[in-house]
Amino acid sequence: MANTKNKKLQDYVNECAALTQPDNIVWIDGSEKQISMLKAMAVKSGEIIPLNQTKYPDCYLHRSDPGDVARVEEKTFICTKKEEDAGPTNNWMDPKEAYELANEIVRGSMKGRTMYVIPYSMAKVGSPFAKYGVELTDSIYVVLNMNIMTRIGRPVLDAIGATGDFVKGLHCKCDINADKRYILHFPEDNAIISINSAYGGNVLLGKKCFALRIASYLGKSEGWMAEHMLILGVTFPDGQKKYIAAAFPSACGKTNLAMLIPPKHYESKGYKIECVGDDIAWIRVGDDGRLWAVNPENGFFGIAPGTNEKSNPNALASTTKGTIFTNVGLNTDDMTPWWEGLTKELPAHCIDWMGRPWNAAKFDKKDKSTCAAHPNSRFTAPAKNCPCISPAFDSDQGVPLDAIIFGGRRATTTPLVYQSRNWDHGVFVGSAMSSETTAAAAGATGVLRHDPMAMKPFIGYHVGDYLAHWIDMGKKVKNPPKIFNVNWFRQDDEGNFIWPGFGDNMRVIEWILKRCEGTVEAEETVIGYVPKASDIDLEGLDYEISKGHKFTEKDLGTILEVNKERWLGEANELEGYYTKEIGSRIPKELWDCLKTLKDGCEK
Ligand code: OXD
Ligand code: MN
Repeated sequence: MANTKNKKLQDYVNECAALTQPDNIVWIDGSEKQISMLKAMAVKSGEIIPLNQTKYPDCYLHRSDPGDVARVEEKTFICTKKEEDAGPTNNWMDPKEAYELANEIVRGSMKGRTMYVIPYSMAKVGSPFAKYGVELTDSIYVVLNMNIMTRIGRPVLDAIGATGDFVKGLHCKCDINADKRYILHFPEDNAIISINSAYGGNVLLGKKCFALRIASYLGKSEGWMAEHMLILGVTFPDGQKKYIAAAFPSACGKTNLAMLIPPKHYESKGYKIECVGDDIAWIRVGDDGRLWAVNPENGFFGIAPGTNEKSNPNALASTTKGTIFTNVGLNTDDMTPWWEGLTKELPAHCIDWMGRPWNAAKFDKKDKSTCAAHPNSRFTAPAKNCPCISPAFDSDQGVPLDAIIFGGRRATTTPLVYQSRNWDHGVFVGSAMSSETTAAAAGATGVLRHDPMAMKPFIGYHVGDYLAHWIDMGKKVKNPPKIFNVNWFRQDDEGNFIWPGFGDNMRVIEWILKRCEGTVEAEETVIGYVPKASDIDLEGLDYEISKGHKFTEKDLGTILEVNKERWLGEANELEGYYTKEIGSRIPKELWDCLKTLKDGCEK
């Protein structure tokens, strides 16, 4: 393929090839012919296994190395000249040292392999939001996934042209040695190096590495924002549309909320939810003084376990063609993917995510080691497959935001929903987010950790400067979205979830949008505005919290309660986090909000 006239790109490919010494270099043009050929090669080598092509046309299963199944935050580095610019939430490495270390590990590592050159675009090629990248990789699996998750190939090369800029990305599988695994970001050089992993979040460089870490740094200097947010559209019975962006930590239900199916009586009134994005939002100030958001991705890299016909039929439908499954179980009776929660009946003949025969009789829900699918097993599905994909998904300008929602996984304290008093207070609410850890990252799960704006693992610079950037953005928008916080995960004393979640979250979304329009009242509390229980529509809600205990308005009262004593504890803990962990770069506006909260709780 005639590749590029872009000298910088030619030099980059030549330099990396001289270092890693591949046998061949293949430029990805993104044509169907080329992609089909690569799939055939990957099937032949066993890298992907074809699934039942009648039930799952063009779908494949991939099994990763069992020690390489999640993002590795402790091996992820921001390499800025000054250590303080990476800030306290990031691991830092001196760029010179990082390049030397990486070069040492990857030298000659592509011998006997092919280097694929993937030109890719985050956001629609040629649109005002679009930013381009080039990922060099020795993994066909990466090429096939990038082909789903981003826009790739010839149109991107054309858009980069002879002189355009791009984010450099080098991915070398090496020998998947966890001790030498590094995910290195060089925001000052627009560059990424990922070594010794083949797991999605570490190696699909357009996603977390570029669209969040590098892009958040670019956004800070160029006056826009890159956020870990889903984007959804709500159509009202009168045809009016409103858009919401929502930030939740990994594995807290972003994909489910983005594709929500409203309860029956909302549907019959004519309410509809459309999905614009499920993981990342790039947000800019529009000419109308509002915030406009796009989803820079082109597919979903969703968590499989728990996805089923009831919890998220739209996600499930998205995975029935052109999808790559990673680390799920394989039902060998009909060569279909299977994971915990997909069906009530367990498959009689199944191979687990490590390729071993799976024994359904030994399956114990509470013991992850008995699962057929890894808890962080994934599907990579084209966005266009989604039955509720928004017509605005592919728009150049994106969608105008009416509301921003923050949320975490909190068993106690945080009510179902509350509204911040204004933009700055909303930024405070986002800065105070904490959530229990999940299987999306390596390490212990269920541990409460601070996760400002769900961006802790993804801010490409100092967290204090990031929060200041949020405050500054508020000054640039004449009509800012209203900011809310939700918590779907409140538990009773026995550990049962009190709120049904999933489609019933529409009841909360409706309250949020009414607040944006100013058509519903709220109670003012120390943390912000909380709904009156009677203002959340419970019609048709039929949910059993525990055996014999059906959800009632009284339970709603419980999860809307604001307990000042608990919030004082929360505020004191947050003060410790601000002081000891973030430090002096916290904007004054947030200290003021913290003081107001403390004073309010002490009254
Ligand atoms: C993801 C994550 O894969 O947040 O989206 O880990
Ligand atoms: Mn994510």
